[in-house]
Amino acid sequence: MTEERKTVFSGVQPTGTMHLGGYLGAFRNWVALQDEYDTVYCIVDLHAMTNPTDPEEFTTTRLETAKVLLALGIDPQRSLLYMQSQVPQHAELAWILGTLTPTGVLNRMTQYKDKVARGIPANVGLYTYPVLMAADILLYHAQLVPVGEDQKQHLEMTRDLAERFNNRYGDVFPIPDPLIPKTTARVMSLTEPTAKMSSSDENPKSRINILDSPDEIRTKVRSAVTDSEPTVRYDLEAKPGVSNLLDIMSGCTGRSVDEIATEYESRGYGTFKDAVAEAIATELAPFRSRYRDLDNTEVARVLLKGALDARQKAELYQDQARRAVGLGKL
Ligand code: ATP
Ligand code: LTN
Repeated sequence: MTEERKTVFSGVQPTGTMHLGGYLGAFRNWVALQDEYDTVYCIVDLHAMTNPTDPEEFTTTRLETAKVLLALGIDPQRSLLYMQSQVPQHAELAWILGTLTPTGVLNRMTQYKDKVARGIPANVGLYTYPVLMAADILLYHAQLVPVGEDQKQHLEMTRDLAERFNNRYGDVFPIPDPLIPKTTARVMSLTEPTAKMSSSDENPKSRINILDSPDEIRTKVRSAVTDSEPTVRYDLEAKPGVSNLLDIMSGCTGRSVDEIATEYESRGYGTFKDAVAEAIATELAPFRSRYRDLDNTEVARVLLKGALDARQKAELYQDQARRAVGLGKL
């Protein structure tokens, strides 16, 4: 008998351009996990609403996010891929879990405080964001959650909520574990290499987008901030820009940072940067071409099919949770 595969759940906010940081740090791993686990990947559009955007633009971005994930190799035959807003059980479970969440816990969430400090309006949705995230994960009884460092506090809270629920209402939810990839690449900004590459950076030259053309990639890499000592070597303190480019090239080629540094050590930054740009363009080329082949109507259909399957799966578990709290059939 084969052992049952564990369920992996992760989510991405449809907030705009998807970049090389997200690819090397998260989505590439999502694709690989499909071989080993039951993977559930959700485009968390309800979460994205916590930072208000223009409705028309939001609709476009939601579809774009799905298209990029499909182009990267998320395979709807092997993964459950769907839009959060199309599966109403997420919001329902968030309400139930919210009744178990002390406000004191939410007051300690660093992401909430950071976002408010950055000027995002402090609405109730933003405040209860981690509760909805807990609902996403617990809804499918996920055991493993691939997340970046920045989401660890939210996952810790999810584990606490699952335990609190189980203690009060009986064993319903497995306690999920974080899945931090062995080669967690933290890709830094090209223009400010001590900050992470981010979709919210105002400077478009700070990031490589997954769909950038080879020319755009070359221009951005050529203008990447380095330093005045023209030796290519890895030194995060003294040479954060060059070190970031080495990490990126290593991430795109599978070659070690040491090997690349030795090859380009004394060949000048121009030659090195062109090699980095070439490596990125080669890695991203298949995604651009697959993306171009995707038809919007077909993608919307794939998402709807995903949502119907997700609702069915979610409903089985949700019924258990409803009955446990006394919201079962009368
Ligand atoms: P933010 O707006 O908070 O800077 P983002 O919009 O650039 O983030 P997210 O949508 O929050 O990116 O992240 C999508 C996924 O990619 C997450 O799992 C996150 O951990 C990962 N990720 C994002 N940026 C990077 C980066 N620079 N390096 C590595 N991983 C990243
Ligand atoms: N908060 C996450 C996105 C997210 C998520 C989730 C990740 C929402 N729900 C559930 C993992 C599991 C982010 O901003 N990266």
